[in-house]
Amino acid sequence: MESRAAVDDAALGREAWSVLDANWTGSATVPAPGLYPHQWNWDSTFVAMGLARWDTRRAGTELISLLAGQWGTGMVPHIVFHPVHAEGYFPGPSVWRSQNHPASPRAVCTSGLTQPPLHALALWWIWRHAADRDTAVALVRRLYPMLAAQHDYLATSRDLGGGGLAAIVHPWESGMDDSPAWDTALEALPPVRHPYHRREESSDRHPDSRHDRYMALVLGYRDSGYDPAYLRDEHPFAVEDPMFNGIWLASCQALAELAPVAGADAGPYREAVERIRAALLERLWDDGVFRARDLRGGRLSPVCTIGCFGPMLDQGMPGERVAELVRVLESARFMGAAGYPVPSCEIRAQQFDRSCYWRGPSWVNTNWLLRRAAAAHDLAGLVRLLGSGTLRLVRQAGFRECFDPFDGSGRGSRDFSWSAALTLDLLADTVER
Ligand code: 2M8
Repeated sequence: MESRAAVDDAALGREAWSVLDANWTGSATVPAPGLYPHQWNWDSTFVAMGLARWDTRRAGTELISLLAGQWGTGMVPHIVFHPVHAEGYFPGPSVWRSQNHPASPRAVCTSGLTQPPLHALALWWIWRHAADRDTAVALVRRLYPMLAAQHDYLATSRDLGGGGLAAIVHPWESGMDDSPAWDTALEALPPVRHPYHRREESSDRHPDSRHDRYMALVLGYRDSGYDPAYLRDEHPFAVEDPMFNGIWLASCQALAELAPVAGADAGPYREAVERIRAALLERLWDDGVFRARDLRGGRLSPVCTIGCFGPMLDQGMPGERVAELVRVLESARFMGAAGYPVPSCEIRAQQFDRSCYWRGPSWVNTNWLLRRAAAAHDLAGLVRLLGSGTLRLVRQAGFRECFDPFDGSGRGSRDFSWSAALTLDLLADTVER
């Protein structure tokens, strides 16, 4: 195991800033040098939240540059491509062909999929923590209409199950790409072989057979002209993910709270919160956790993953449900048997793999979301455990993409932006820039 002498808070903070400065393009932060040379949606949003207590303007710029990629439909794409490295990541702009779609932005090329709608929560987080109040208020007024359009898009074009939840139409939209939560839905797709070459990647990532299915889903949607009717009636992958919807709900809560600042009506977002909560409980709750619903196969995922806890982000989730979730989270299925928080898949599952990308390793971003959820329910002990465990990981192994949940060793890319930015948030009470 690669480890290093544990660094103190001040040194850790300096290292985090130097990663973020190195990954800064002038208007956005790329996830990591090399493998990810573009602006990714939820990566940028986590960076904005990590910067919120430190640099209001830069946190705002991160969101503004991401939303420059928003489509006229309201969809916020999962990648905004940096022109200099256009084909430096596969699939690049020549595969997505966003510019052929009349609703795509003219100034930048983007992907045609989205990622979890964390943006309103991030805007609220910036507004709540900003030292620079004027900049924060101006940011809320500027971004609010764009986020309202994003939320309309989810409610109208993504309620593919008709039950009030938003469906993801590709594992990449969850951000938890290789999670076992999508295994049965993916396995039901016809086998395909694509003539595309992937870049050489580490063995921690998915096998080619899985990537072929990912590409088949991309090409089918693209060739429909990114048509919402195709998604509704024909697209073979549609899943209601509890993490995506838990985040959506928390962002609706944020839009309701920010409405007076933006001069908007909070009513529709308050109603959306109630609607999404009721749908989560009715459609995804099963055997003590929330589970992903495969709309095409008509079943809930048998595997319990980190995504199962997403609805804990809802401040209004009934207390007995929260207590059941915390019981599972703290048990030997997750935190109880791991040395470090929080494995991305339950340890006892056959699909658990401590080294494979989203199938076992711990991630700083999901730890941070669960810590936020624990704080929303006044679970002070859990907040402390998640915060200190996450800091232990980055102190020992650096700002890696993810970590082995048993020995804490780093995996995937180095100098990973969200690991650095969210560390800054965790350190905000103890260090100065
Ligand atoms: C990973 O996803 C991309 C595809 O979007 C990939 O596998 O190439 C995921 O970890 C995702 O959550 C993340 O946003 C992205 C960039 O860090 O990498």
